[in-house]
Amino acid sequence: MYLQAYFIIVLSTVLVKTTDPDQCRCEDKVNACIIRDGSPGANGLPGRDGFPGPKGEKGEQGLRGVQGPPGKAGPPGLKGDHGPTGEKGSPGTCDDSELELLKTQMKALQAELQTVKEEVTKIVKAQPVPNGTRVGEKTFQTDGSKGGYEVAQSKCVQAGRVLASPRNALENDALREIVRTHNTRAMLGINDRLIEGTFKYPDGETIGYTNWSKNEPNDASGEDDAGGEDCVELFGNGKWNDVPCSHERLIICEY
Ligand code: MAN
Ligand code: CA
Ligand code: CA
Repeated sequence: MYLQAYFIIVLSTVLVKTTDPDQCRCEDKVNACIIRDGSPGANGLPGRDGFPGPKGEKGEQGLRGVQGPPGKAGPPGLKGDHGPTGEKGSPGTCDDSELELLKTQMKALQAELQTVKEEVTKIVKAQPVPNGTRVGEKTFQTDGSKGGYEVAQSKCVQAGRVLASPRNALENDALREIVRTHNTRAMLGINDRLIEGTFKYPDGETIGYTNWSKNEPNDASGEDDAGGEDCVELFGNGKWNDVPCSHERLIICEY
């Protein structure tokens, strides 16, 4: 208790002494003025950045984006069921003049159909002509003589024709019939004399239809012809085989 009181008194005395404004008045002191405080210095440079703060809380959901472009069309769906049968229509009316016109048109159509039928028959069915056959726009003829390619072709050319070359199955069938009738193979105009392996018609055009026998053309070298096989013979079964051009075969010309 006494100790507490003593301290309070001592502390009060010190406080009174240090807060006394007359304590350090220069004009009252002789040769011993103590400057209590200096003027404040300039501010220092800003300190370094602190450490990053902790991660903030998750924000709220953003606004809905704008609609994207339409996607590609999907695969077609399954075929729908058949619709119900429609109602029966009412019978149409037709006056006499319309009926007459229809009859006339019908007759014209029948006549045209007949002409078309005859044309088709001419093309599809070979028509016999003296010493030969007409198939479509082409006529094949033979005098029954034989020869190698050179002789055969020149005979045809002398007659204003060329050695026969089937350009489709109908023509080939017609030639096959001639071969059967004469019971001997024919020499065709088709050959690969110019470029080995490239068979052409006599006019130089590369062939567009073929009917080779199995394993033909083989350009096999015959005993009598070291030059291979650059001409074509037609068998009785309608198939083709390349043979040496010197082989003598039935001459069939075409025009
Ligand atoms: C055989 C086959 C044919 C060839 C003839 C020649 O029949 O090799 O390919 O053309 O002989 O006579
Ligand atoms: Ca050949
Ligand atoms: Ca051959």
